[in-house]
Amino acid sequence: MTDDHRQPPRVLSEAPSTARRDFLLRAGAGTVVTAMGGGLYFLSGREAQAENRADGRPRVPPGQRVIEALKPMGGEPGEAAVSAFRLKVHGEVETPFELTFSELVGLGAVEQAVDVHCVTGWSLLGAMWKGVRIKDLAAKAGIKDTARHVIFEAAHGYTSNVRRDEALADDVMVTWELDGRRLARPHGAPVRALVPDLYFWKSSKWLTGIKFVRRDEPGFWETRGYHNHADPWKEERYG
Ligand SMILES: Nc1nc2c(c(=O)[nH]1)N[C@H]1C(S)=C(S)[C@@H](COP(=O)(O)O)O[C@H]1N2
Ligand SMILES: [Mo]
Repeated sequence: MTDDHRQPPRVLSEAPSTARRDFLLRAGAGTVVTAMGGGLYFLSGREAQAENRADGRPRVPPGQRVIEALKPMGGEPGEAAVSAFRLKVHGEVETPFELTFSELVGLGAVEQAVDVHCVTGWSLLGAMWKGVRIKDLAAKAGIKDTARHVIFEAAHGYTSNVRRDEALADDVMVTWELDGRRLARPHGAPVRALVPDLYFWKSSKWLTGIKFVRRDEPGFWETRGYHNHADPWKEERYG
């Protein structure tokens, strides 16, 4: 597998999270900082490999290696101005609505440590992500029983599709903050989706809409040879 699965490769520069980097410098090379249960502790990549999650699955899915900072994986950025940002929540709901950035932030943000897994083979463990849960947005809109899938709509027509039950999990959110800092633009600012338990391409950057649908709508990568479901523990990489 190539390091970057997009065609053609586009690598944007990254604004590093200094908070995270400082921790890592203190922790030393080959270690991962993870925040769980309110505490910060250090874990070597090998310890992370051996650790199991609460659901019994290994912390690091098969074929993945642990990295220490989020890598910018490219894509076509959306509108940068926060003032122009709107998030549309629509589709199979009783009351569709649109939010400005401050309205979104005002809805009741949660901050949680989650792991993310990129299909190119890296995993980032235990970063702190702040945002609003999809399940809270779904409840506010009055999600209908007929909604079976969620489409994360992004700038320039990028989409990803996630099953309803998986999109409404507690750790699935729209997020604007990583390790205490606003998301950098290459990582999807102002706002991106975050679907930790599926390969990271499901986490649409430069998010513009959340659409609830009856029938599945395979998205950008799902229609380009990647797996429709994308479970890292089943290595659902290719379709
Ligand atoms: N809008 C949009 N979102 C996107 C992509 C994209 O090209 N456009 N790429 C996806 C892929 S393939 C990955 S691996 C992750 C990468 O996120 P990162 O650049 O923050 O690491 O974003 C996903 N979200
Ligand atoms: Mo990716």
